[in-house]
Formats: sequence, structure tokens, C-alpha cells
Amino acid sequence: MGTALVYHEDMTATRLLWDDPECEIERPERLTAALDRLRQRGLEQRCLRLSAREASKEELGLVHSPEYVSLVRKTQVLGEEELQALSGQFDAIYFHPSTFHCARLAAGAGLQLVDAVLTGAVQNGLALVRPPGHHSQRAAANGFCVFNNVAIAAAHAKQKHGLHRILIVDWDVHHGQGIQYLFEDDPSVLYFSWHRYEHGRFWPFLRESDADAVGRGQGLGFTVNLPWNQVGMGNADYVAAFLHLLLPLAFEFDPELVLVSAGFDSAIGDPEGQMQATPECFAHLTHLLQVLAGGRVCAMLEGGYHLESLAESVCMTVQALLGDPAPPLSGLMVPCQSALESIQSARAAQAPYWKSLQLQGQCGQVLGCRIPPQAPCSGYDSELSLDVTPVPTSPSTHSPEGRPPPLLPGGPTCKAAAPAPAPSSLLDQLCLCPAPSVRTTVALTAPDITLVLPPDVIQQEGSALREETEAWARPHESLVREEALTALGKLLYLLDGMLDGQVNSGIAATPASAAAATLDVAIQRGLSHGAQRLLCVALGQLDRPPDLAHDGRTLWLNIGGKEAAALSMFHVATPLPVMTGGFLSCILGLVLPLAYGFQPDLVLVALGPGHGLQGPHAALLAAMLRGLAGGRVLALLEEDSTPQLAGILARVLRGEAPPSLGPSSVASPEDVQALMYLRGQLEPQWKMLQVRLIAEGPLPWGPALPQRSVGRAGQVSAENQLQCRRPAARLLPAPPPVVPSSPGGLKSAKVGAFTPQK
Ligand code: X5A
Ligand code: ZN
Repeated sequence: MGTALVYHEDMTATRLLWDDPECEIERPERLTAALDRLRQRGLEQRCLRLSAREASKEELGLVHSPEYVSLVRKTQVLGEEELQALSGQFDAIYFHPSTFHCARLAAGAGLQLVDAVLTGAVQNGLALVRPPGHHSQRAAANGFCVFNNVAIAAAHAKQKHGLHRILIVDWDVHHGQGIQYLFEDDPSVLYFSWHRYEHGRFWPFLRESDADAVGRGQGLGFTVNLPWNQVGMGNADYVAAFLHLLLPLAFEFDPELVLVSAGFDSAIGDPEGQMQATPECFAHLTHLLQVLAGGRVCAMLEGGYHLESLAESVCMTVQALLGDPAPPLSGLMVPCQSALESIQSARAAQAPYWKSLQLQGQCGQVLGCRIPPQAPCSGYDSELSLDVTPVPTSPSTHSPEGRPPPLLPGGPTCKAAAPAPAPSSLLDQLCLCPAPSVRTTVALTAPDITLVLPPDVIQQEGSALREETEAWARPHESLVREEALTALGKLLYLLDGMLDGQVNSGIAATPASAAAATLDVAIQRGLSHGAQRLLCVALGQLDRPPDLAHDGRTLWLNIGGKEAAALSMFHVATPLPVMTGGFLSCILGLVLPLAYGFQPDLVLVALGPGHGLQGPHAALLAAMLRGLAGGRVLALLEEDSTPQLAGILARVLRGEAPPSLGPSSVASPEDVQALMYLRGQLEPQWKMLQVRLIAEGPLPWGPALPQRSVGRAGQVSAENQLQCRRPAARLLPAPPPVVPSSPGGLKSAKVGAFTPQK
């Protein structure tokens, strides 16, 4: 299934006819700049192009009053002076004789996109529209917006497709107060907006844009506002907001559809937003949303006034929708103090309504913390700079100042000197090189596994040279057996393909008895072959290789250990959470913050003996880890894993959405305790873990938690089912077969000894 791009060139017609400094930034070139860049990058050609239609009177009536719609209709025949006079009755609005036509196309484009996604014609898509919509209200135009495109699409998805849970993510830098007003008491629409607020001193200057506006009546807790009180918010702040606020609620809500009010005035260079997030950040935000709702994501353009920044950010969004790996984020991944305060106050305001926030809140109190004085945002008054893509990771990304401090109090000595800022690091290359032609390769050893692989996933036949394989195997007793050697040879060949940039991601299998040794070799090989920072997520009974250096080049994370323990900041173990809710908070609250903070250029994820992970959980983990290292992820499986597990991993690694997990369960007390313990240990060093303001300096290291048996994620007891935040469950109707699918997608390619799967 592909990606739709909905557009109509008529939407370039509306424009400002008189002098108005506030409105002049909303101009036709916004659309043409974005579209031209999509064409230049070959992205438009990979999408299913849909020509926008006009929304009908009835469809506009889902959200707007009939009187307002006819008022806007009448602007078609007004002269310039009358248009200007009418415009003056609204805040930040201009009308043009073409406004009614354009605004009906903009709303219609959203409807077409939602129909294409909900009928199964495409997986996801973007509507490139003008005028924008999210400020528009039942009977009022506002902030360049005439009809509320996203709100109309949501109402339509409910009415025509029978949906019960829709998530709206408004990443535009302005508060979409229009959407908030329209769904304020509606529990079937969860509305999330972050916005420049500056304690109420930024447009639209509304008290109800603050974090304590959480909805009303039945809709309490279904409005989520994250006000930014300083400008200069960047990649780390945005990712932290997703990991620690939006995504926990979104998983608990379990949406059937995600609508994005995709304004790019929240990107660097924009004159309205004054923020610092780089275009690649939007690939990550999109990627993070694609794990929801089975990947049904409909993005609709809102703001975005710096043409260069807008065009790049639109490309990043479409790339992610197409399933391409996200380029690594540049800059230090340390959220600023003001962002942390905002995230914390939104979490506090929402905590009464969301189980996923409650348990952690309690633990925060147990740990006891004091609030440090406010620090300014990094880069808050810095000069705007927007690199023309590709944006190379600046050497400062790798500088020691940004790395966590070298020594952990109480932990073993570990030298965390930052890896030398090698100009040839994979991370730098990732930014400069085109994506590998082969996206995913599967190197399996058991030929009897009948894998149903997507056509562009390559089955690898090749193997490393025998002598080389034996040399790597020599120190390991468990690698002397012939089967283990064969598997290792294939793994080394695949790993080399990834490190040399021929292949993006892969899956390799190994006999269970050789899993630990094979992983050890894979780490050594990765580090000696160009990886600067290697993240290893080991599930099940896999011990950290004994001679792995504590030099900051490897971050070892074991999920499935007996107890939660941080032996150093680069060596972390946690038990496998028992409940789905615990698994999710482990991923969002521990694994991804560490991973984003570490900025690896290679990720190994090993499902070792007794990993206990169910397919959907493994798929979610792999899908989310794919956001790191430019998608350079190697999954290591046991040979006797089911074809289903290998198949689902192959699909998410090539960019398909993981299946949704369904109703969530709350985390067990043990899950929460383990997570809180590790956060307490690691927060001082890994700033992306922070969800509350903690004391400057390290927290005291407490005693290790008592041992507990290894549980299984996903076993949900009835009393732990969450019902309250999930309005009436109802399955989506089976998508009827519809129209042509996207012509895009990567073709099978033959590279070296990689041969296409039949
Ligand atoms: C859609 C959008 C902004 C209006 C700003 C008025 N509107 N000062 O970004
Ligand atoms: Zn905006």
C-alpha cells in the first residue's frame, strides 16, 4: 500500500490583494515551493497523485454553520474593498474572489485523503492545501483559515466511516484553537497541540491554549495542550514531547486513524515560530506516529512560511510516509529546561485522565525532587541558519560537551571519552549518501522456513569468506559447530553490506546456543568496520560480552534480565515487562530516550533465548528502533523462530507499519518500579530520559531491586484492561479492493550475491 498526495493547482489562486503585514506570509508560493521540491526529489512520482475535489455544502456543514458557509460563498462576487472590509471583521484573515473555491478544495482534499486511507487504497498520505484550516471555527474565519480542513476530515471519518477514536496531532507552531473548540467535549477525538505560547503573550493570546485546558464534560482529558513558553525549541524538545507526553496517551487511546495538522512553521527558519527543529525532525515525528492506528496517517498542510524550510520539511514528511528511513537528527539531544517544564505541566494536567501517566507520577514523588532554576533554551537567540539539504551532521553533534559525562557515581570505572569526531563516521555518511538501493535483506540459515516476504525484501545467499568467519569464531566455544559457523558467515556478509551502504537493514538467524557469541562478534565487527556508536538491544538471556569496552562506543541494553540494573551508563539491564502497558513505557520511557540520546549509527536488536516477546511487540520495537541510525538496523533471531516472527520483522524493517497492539493494559507495579529505578539512575547522564525537573547533579544510587522472574509482555488480565480512555471499540470495516495502488516503492535489486526472493 502506498502514499497519497492530494493537490490541486487552483489552490494557488487565493492571495492577499492589499497591504497587510500580518497576512502577507500566507502566499501561493508556499504550495508551489513544496510541490517543486517533492518533484525534484522524485518523491511526488512515488506517490499516488489525487486531484483534490471541492467539499460539498453538507460536508462543510459537518463543522460549520450554514450561515457562515453562505457568507464565505458570497465573497466570490465581492469587489476588493468589500473583501477587505469583510476580512477586517475577522482576526488575521484575507478574502479573495477565489477563496471559497480554494477553501472548498482544501477541505475536499482532506476528505479524499481520509477516504483513500480508510478504504485501503493507500496506507497514508499528505494533502497539500491552502488556505489552512486549524484556526477556523464553526462560524468564523481566523488566522488565515477559512474552513477547518482537519476537523471536517475527522467528523467525516466518524460519520461516513464509523470511526470511534481519532487522534489529531497538531504540530503547527500555533494553537489550533478551532479544532479544540469543535471537539472539546468529544471523547472520540483526542486533540494534541503544541504551540508557541510564551505565557499567553503569543498569538492567538488565549488562556485556553495553556496546559490546563484539558477538554470538558465527556471530553475531559481528550484535549492535550503543550504550550512552549520560549522560542528556540529544537529536535530534542520535540522528540521528548512525543516520547513522554503524546505517545503514552496515544497508545492508551488506541486510535483508528491519525490526522496531522501538519504546519511547518514549527521548523527552523520560520518567521512565525522562531523555533529550531530541523526538517529531518518531521521525518522522525511522522515515523513515530506511524506506529499508531496500523499506520493510517493523514497529514494536511497548515502553516509554514519559510519557503525553503517548508519545502524540506514537507519532503521529510513524505519520505517518512513512503517508508524511507529517517535521516539522523542533528544537534545535541538534550531538551531545554523550559521544554521540560512545559512537558511536565502538561503531564500533570493530564495525569488524572490517563493511566499511563499516573503510575510514573507517583514514583516521581517517591524519588523526591526539587525544581532547579529555569535555564534558557539552547540556541534561543541564536542566528537562524538553515542548511540546504542534505544537512550534514555537524562535528559538534559528536563533541564531548554533548556526550554524557564519563563517570557514573558508584558504577564501575568507564571511560566515556566521546568517540573521536571522525569525519568518516557512518552517521555523517548517512546524511550525505543516498539511501541504499536495497532496503532490507534477510539472511536465514534454515532453508525450510517458508517465509512470505514482501517482493522488495532480498533473500541473501552470500556469506563471508570461510577463513575470515573462522577467525572471528575462534575465541568462542559455541561457534565451532558447523551450523553456527554457517550462520555467522551469513551474518558477517550482511553486516558488511550494511556498513558499506549497499543494504539498509537486515535480519539474520543463528542457532540459539550461539546467539550470545554471534552477537558479540557482530558488535566487534560493527565497531571495527566503521560504526562510531553502536546500540545493542538484547532481549532475553543474553549477557553483555565480557570484554566489551566501556568506552562509550557501545550502548548495551538488555531487556529480559532478572533485575533492573545500570552497571554503567552504557550498560543497562531491565526485566521484560509483564504487561503491554509496561512494555510500552519501557520503550517510550527508557529504550527510545536512551537511543535518541546516544545517536547510534548502527543498531543491533537481538531476540535471544527466552526473549518472550510476542510478534506485535517485537514488531513495534523494531519499527521504533528503525528511527535511529538512518534505519540501519540488524535484527538477530534464533534459527527456530517462527516464520511469522521473521516475516513481521522483515516488513517493519522495510518500512511497513507494525500492527496496532489494541487495547493497552496498565503496567504492573514491578514494571513501573524497574523503570523508575533505572530512570533515577540514568537521568543525570541521559537527559532525554527526563520527564520532570530533577535536581542538578546525580541522584544517589540506590540498592538494586530484588530479583524477579522473567515475565511475558502482552499477557493481559481482564481487570487490567483499560476501558475508560478508549471509547467504544469497533473494528474497521474490511477495506474493499479499490483503485490502483501507488506506482512507487523500491524495486527488487540484485546486489552482489544478494538475490531477489521468489
Ligand atoms: C495556519 C497558521 C497563523 C496565523 C498567524 C496570525 N496561521 N498572526 O499558521
Ligand atoms: Zn501556524
